[in-house]
Amino acid sequence: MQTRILRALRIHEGYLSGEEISRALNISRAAIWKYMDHLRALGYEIEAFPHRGYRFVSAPDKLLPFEVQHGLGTRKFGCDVHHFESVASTMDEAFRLALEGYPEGTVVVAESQTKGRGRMGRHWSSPKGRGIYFSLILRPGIPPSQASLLTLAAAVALSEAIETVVPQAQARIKWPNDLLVGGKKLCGILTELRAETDRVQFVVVGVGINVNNTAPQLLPEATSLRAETGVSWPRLLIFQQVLRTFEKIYMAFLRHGPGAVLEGWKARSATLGCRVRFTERGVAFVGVAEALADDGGLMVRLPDGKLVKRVAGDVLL
Ligand code: BT5
Repeated sequence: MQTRILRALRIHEGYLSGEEISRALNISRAAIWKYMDHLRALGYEIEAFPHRGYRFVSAPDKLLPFEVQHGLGTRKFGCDVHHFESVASTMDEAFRLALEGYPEGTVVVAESQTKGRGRMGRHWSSPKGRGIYFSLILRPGIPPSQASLLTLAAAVALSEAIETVVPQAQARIKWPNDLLVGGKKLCGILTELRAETDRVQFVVVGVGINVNNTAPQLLPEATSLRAETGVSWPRLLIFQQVLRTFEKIYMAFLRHGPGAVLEGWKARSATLGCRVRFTERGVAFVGVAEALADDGGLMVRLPDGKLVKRVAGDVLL
């Protein structure tokens, strides 16, 4: 009902009387009052003027479900949006919803996280209202061996979406899951899944994007869109564009295979052709990142001419 009231207010220019709302939505004037109070508590500015009614003034700078879905235009991604002011990690919430059977495209988004996480138990800094922190449920029905391609697909989508909204920010992908601008980390992607032996039951893709973080709110190795461009950016538009672009790339991946994801990744890579360093079972290696394998692994040429495949973990550029 709240969503319907909001929609009515937004499409109506000027004042909308309580009586009109009451008639159109078949609710009492007292109920309208309650909903208006609740919307104001969420941060919406709604003017009330005696004998004239209500007027929509502004929405809060929050990734609220109604705002995210308004004009989104996707088929599945964002079909259901669960919003938290603060949560330990959107990954845990999304995982719980996925286990409960929530459909593909369900999104959990938070204004801040108290235990935002990266891979291998690392921390993801998630200051309130500055970044975009979300987890998306996917049910791709692919074998577990292909799941890492979804991380690459997400990276391509993020890079493309950010470039659409903020053309000055040319985000390049560092294998496997970092988006860098000017060598500093702008976004991170975390993919967790539940699978049977031959088939993925569901995948949760978690994304953190630094949008309006100021320098003191950033780790030394990190950057934000604001730090790069000197101005603030609307998180909502970026989030919507990420959902749209990711859905397009994901659907193409399911229909036609990973070709476009791999090509998109290569075109936006910050890793291919670079000298990389990594450790495996305690031994350090240095080599040149030569190619991306069809399963998303990184092919590294070692100084002795041997070509090795890195399938998980990190590389240092
Ligand atoms: C990642 O891990 O880059 C995946 C990050 C995924 C975060 C999202 S936010 C929504 C969802 N909910 C969660 O709880 N997580 C996901 P990894 O490659 O392991 O990188 C982690 C490292 O990045 C840390 O050890 C820091 O060095 C660095 N880091 C932490 N916070 C950062 C930030 N806000 N910006 C840039 N770098 C950061």
